[in-house]
Amino acid sequence: MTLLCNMDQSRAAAFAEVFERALPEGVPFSFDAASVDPDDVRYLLSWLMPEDIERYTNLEIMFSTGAGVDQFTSDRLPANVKIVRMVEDGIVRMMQEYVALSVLMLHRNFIGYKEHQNKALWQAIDQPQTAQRRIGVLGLGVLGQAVLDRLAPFGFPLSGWSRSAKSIPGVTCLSGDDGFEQLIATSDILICLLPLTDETTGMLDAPLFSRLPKGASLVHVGRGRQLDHQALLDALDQGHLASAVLDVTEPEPLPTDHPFWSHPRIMLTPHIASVTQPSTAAIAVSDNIRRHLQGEDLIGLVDRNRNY
Ligand code: NDP
Ligand code: OXD
Repeated sequence: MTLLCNMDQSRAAAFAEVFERALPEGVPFSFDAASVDPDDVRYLLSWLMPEDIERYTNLEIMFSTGAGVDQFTSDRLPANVKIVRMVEDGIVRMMQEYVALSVLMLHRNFIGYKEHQNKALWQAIDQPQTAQRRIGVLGLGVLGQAVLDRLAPFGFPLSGWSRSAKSIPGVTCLSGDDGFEQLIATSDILICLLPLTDETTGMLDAPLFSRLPKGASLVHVGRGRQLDHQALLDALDQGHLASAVLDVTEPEPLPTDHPFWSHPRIMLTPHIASVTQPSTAAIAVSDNIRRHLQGEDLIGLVDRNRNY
């Protein structure tokens, strides 16, 4: 019963140090696929699905090193194999920082002031109070809820949208098609924290942008394939949207001649909003293996019909 880990050597040491003391007794781990008997591999930890996944005939759980699982081609896994995404404090904390920073930067017009600075223009921009700046979050999962929690003390009106109905104190929780329309129509800053699935692919498109309030901004930290690049450029250039903070694009990296790089109203980062932290991620995997051995529910279990 082995946990096989597929990752860079640079990260392996930090994971190994925690696995030594946190994995349940009797569960060895290895970072070297060549040195383990494939029949012994019950747990696999990887960002991508290994090319030779079929050789692990006794695999029970495929763990993702990231929060997303869209990079797995799950149709190559037998139906009995569980897929588990990464739910760990490091990812959560970093996403809270990134989104709070982006929202405050947009709220306080830092993108506009950067344009002023480039023109040596010493001039104030009208500043609404937080109570007048409505925040909408697409996705009320682990990360959507965590960023709303971090934003709450600032006093922005907060809304969120998810597939299933939810109740979160201090947040207008919306679901379904009507809820989606309401969220879009009332988001001065829209944050995308949806997983990439067939349903969310291409969702940030021209019709959506046209229904956002004039002057709204976007913070996109979901997945690149959810965003129609040309639609965003058009909405910015027509002045309907004010600005965008983008952490994810399709493709990644973005080609050097892509218009996003030089757009004055786009802030671009290279998919770093959140990075899995080995010290906490190895604890999360160890805890899930213990849960599995004891027949308890797994944290971050993916619904293989929904793909998230
Ligand atoms: P969760 O699975 O916990 O939450 C997903 C949320 O999206 C749920 O609230 C779910 O609704 C909702 N949702 C999914 N599909 C739909 C749909 N079709 N309609 C309405 N709501 C939907 O995921 P996390 O919060 O952990 O992560 C979200 C995503 O963030 C990841 O999948 C990944 O793509 C991205 N990410 C990006 C990172 C970065 O560095 N840029 C880092 C980490 C993650 P319900 O609750 O009803 O199921
Ligand atoms: C993740 C990511 O899914 O880094 O964890 O995007």
